[in-house]
Amino acid sequence: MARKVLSIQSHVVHGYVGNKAATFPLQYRGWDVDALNTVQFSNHPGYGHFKGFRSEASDLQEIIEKGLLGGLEIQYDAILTGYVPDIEGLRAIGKTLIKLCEKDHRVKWVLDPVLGDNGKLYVPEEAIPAYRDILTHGAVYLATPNQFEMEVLTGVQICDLASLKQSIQQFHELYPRVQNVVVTSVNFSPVEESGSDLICACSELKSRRAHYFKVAKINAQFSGSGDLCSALLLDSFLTQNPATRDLCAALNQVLSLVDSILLNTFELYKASATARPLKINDLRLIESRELLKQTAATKYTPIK
Ligand code: PXL
Repeated sequence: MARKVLSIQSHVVHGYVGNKAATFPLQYRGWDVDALNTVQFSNHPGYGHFKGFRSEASDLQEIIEKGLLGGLEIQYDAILTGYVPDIEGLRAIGKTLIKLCEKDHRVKWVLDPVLGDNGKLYVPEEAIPAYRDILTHGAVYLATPNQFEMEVLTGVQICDLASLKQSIQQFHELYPRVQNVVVTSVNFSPVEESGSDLICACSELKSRRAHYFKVAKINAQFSGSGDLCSALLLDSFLTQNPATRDLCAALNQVLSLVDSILLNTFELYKASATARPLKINDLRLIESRELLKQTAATKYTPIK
């Protein structure tokens, strides 16, 4: 039987963010994906214009509690949550999933606290206390904040390896119910600066030992790369043998695979666009399916 995941994120009719960035890769890697859409937009708002609507908090809650869990009694192996711009919806989903994880310790919750990026919020400010509350009370198995989200959630400004380490320690202090954390895409230099590296980090609550990877930055801005990353982390981490689960190895695999998908997307875009850095609204996931199918060879060595 295929592993089952409930993925609660956005739906875009055109393009690949949210559930559209998570579903195909997870299915392709053998997961049975139940996709619950927090919004239905024509496209990613990064285009500058879009149409669509948000799901109602009460509908989201009913679908999960009364439809999927209560009515169908589906036993999920994992829950993946991402972009929920409606605060009431976020609180409702939080409450429901906190209860679920309390009742059923088998289900693993991977939570991407989608707040914003590069110093800018793209959800209302009330999402910050809502996520702090969820991370305080929820038995989250893996949280995947980016640099900005980590700064907001811990109150520690990240500007070098020492402050990144401090933010991870603070994260464990503040949220001791969260088992694992991965900090995706940390920039020590200004975002606009090309040619420098990104740092990605991971840490397990039980060892409180952080590991860091240096990844070459591609001179482009990608929408949906964070959503792809959290989905692939769920796959890499949760399909390992539970007795010997190794977050650092899972992160290495995911960074290697995501890097090859972003490079493939970049190559396919390069010829058709002139502006630099390239603003890439849609990951080329379908054209990257052969990459998705493989178990990626790991490219990176943790830095000391
Ligand atoms: O990548 C997070 C995300 C997902 N889905 C939609 C978004 C965003 C971030 O802005 O707008 C629709």
